[in-house]
Amino acid sequence: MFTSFLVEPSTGPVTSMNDEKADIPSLPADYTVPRVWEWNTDSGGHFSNINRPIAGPTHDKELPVGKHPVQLYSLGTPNGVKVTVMLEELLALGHHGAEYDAWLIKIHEGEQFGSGYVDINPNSKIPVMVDHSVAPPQRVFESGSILLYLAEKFGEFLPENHADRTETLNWLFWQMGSAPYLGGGFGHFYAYAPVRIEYAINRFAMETKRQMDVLERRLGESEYLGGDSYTIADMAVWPWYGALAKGLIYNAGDFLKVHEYTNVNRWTDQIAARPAARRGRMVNRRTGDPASQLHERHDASDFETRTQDKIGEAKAA
Ligand SMILES: N[C@@H](CCC(=O)N[C@@H](CS)C(=O)NCC(=O)O)C(=O)O
Repeated sequence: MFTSFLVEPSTGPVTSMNDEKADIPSLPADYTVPRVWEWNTDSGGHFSNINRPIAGPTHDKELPVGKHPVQLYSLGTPNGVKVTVMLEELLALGHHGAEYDAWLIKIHEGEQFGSGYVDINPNSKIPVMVDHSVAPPQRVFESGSILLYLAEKFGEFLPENHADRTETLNWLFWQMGSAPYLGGGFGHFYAYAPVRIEYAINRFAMETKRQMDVLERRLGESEYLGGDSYTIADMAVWPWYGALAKGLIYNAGDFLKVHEYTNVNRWTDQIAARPAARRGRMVNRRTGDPASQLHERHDASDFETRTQDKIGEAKAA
């Protein structure tokens, strides 16, 4: 029996957290935990217009399909960048089967809840990919699953040797489990929450620094996360923790003293110097220098001709 992990079923009337923790202060001070949670659409916060307690589509909308074998529907956030870096790395190695159309999904406008999107990703998050080179076309959602799919399909960036492959997958899955504490925990409460909660910020700052130290120690003993070679584990971790190491996300560089993680910084710079990583960061990007933003990518030449600065110049002429 595993009941020690569970709350014992109550035999008396159903109680709320308030009854058991009456001596703990609330924030706001007059808040009491109701017996049953109800969805309050006015609860505020940075993502309040898209967050819902239910899954499924909100509207009918088919997705566009371009000419390439791989159709990617994404946005240039760290989770999206993992995949565009991988596709650019595969193309750089000459894998024409990795040619892709990258369509922009505006998550703040709820495009991830269109019916066509939900058909290929029931979790309504970016990124999602469809491989049209197989019949029937294969949907792939969850960025870790997409990286693994592409690595296996093209036989790249995942060592064949069982021990090295396992170590690579250790770090790939570490990323999938850890980044939600960085993004959904630290980033949310430090940068986005409508109220500053000392307890939440301290809790997730501590966890984020612990994770950075995990990487710091690993990258002190190994050039890349999986071992001697650059793999999908590095592609998964770099957009999150590399950006953090450079103070590029949540404006938290000084707060977390990220410059102290020298091995993480060394590895971050090493990956950033790769042309494919540089291109991958530009795809579906909607913030920063216009020259670094390629809202949609449908051809390799788009990096030269379709960035926001070029589009702006063409409009002005
Ligand atoms: N575990 C997922 C996480 C994806 C994810 O959280 N994507 C965010 C953007 S970085 C998203 O689509 N958010 C939209 C929403 O929450 O509605 C993955 O790695 O693919």
